[in-house]
Amino acid sequence: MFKLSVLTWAFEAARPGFGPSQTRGLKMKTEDAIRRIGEMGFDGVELVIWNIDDFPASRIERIKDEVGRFRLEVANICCNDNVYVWSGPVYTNPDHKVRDEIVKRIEREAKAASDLNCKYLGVWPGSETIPLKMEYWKAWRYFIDTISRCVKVAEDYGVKIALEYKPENILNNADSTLRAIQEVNSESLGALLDTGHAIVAREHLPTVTEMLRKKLFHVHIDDNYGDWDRDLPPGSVHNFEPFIQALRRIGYRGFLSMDIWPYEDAWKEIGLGKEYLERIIEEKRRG
Ligand SMILES: [Mn+2]
Repeated sequence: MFKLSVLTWAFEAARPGFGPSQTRGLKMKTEDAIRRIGEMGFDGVELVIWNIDDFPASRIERIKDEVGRFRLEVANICCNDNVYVWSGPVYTNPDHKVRDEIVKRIEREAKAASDLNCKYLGVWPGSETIPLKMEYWKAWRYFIDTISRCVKVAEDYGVKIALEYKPENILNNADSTLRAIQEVNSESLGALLDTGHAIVAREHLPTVTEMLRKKLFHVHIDDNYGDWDRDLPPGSVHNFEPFIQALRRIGYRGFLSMDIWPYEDAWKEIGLGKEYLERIIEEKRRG
């Protein structure tokens, strides 16, 4: 019923500074991360795009071959170039050229998704950090306007957008995310629930699952101690069984995509998360 996937950055380990991952050679290319994830027997892979300029059509073709070789689905494309290409607000930037540019980038990412038979683009407004650079409602109007345009360009490729919230951003919880979804009012816009973000926001996972209901397009599953978004394998701290039951109640059929960031041994941490999830969803995985 639930499909399991992992974000490619679990292997790419691109966050510098912490732990020995850099020296142990765990930093790897997206294509290699996909191969590892395939070898571990997942149903899908979530492709992280730090910068769409690094993913020309020829590379997307190669990724498609790699994904096909392991019979993986591309669960979602995590569009992070709004955070890493710019150094400030993007969706709410008062300069329309910046807002136009992100819409163009989302369009290219939607094309990549469509080429990879992937239904969703995950958008985390990680560059729209609180305190915002302008009065809240002004920023909110810009945000709704830019996201509406992103939804339209993605729709042309048959791709839907899933908004991911996090306490320090303009979308800081399930409520503000639902408010954005209602204002844009499109079948092609929904939510991406990252369990780690919800835990840090002091939310109750089964309740936010019920709140989002049919608007829950995609799930990032990861754990922490409630103080910050440590991206630990699920089950490291909390019991996720009530969350799984809530997903069943709302009829969620999508992926549980592990958004984890191993500091040491990627294989071990991804393996621990996979084992835990398989146990609590009580299903035989494909061999
Ligand atoms: Mn996430």
